[in-house]
Amino acid sequence: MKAPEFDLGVYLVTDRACCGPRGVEAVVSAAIAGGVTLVQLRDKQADARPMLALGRRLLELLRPAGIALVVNDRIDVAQALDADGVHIGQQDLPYPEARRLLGPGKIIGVSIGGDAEAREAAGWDVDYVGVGPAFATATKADAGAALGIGETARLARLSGHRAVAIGGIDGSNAAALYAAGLEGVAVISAICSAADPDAATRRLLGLMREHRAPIGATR
Ligand code: 3NM
Repeated sequence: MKAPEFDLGVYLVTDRACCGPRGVEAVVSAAIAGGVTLVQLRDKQADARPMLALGRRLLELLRPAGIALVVNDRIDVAQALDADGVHIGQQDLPYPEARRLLGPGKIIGVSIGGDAEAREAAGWDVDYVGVGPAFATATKADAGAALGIGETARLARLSGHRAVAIGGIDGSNAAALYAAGLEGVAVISAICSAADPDAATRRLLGLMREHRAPIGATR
């Protein structure tokens, strides 16, 4: 069984704090209306039970829209939800173990931030890599120094995989990443903290349509 099809184009990573009192579901609903292409449920603080409950509510929104949901780090929660896949960082379970647990039918994305991680990912049949931080970000305290556009694109190519950039991305800098060959941009604050998450998503989608190269053209 192959992993489900997905588009990294406008990739929303959820964050409860950034979404504020309106809640994660309201932001995801607005992002769906705006054309979001992929959603990651990410909550480093949540216990399994509330994360599972939120994941179920997000799947109710995303499944009818045909948009995949991946879960950050928590393979157990992804399995309990029968989500479409997981995104794993460098401190989470290594890719081979994640694949063994999830099987071939799920999406697995891996974070990379340097040459060694890109080369390691190149040896794995991951479904995509997340490269970051592309720009300075206040959302992830330990994100490290900004890579910049050229370095982000180079690491993406080095991995040999489909790639999404993450970190400090919004409507002001996304076009350059698409133009540099990234398939997508992953954002937290640009959508979760936006006064109008629907419009913020729509703006990124417009930039994607204008600036993205055909998928695979630059790999
Ligand atoms: N991972 P914002 S940067 C979750 O570099 C995450 O791997 C990063 O938030 C990485 O879009 C980041 O608000 C935070 O900058 C992204």
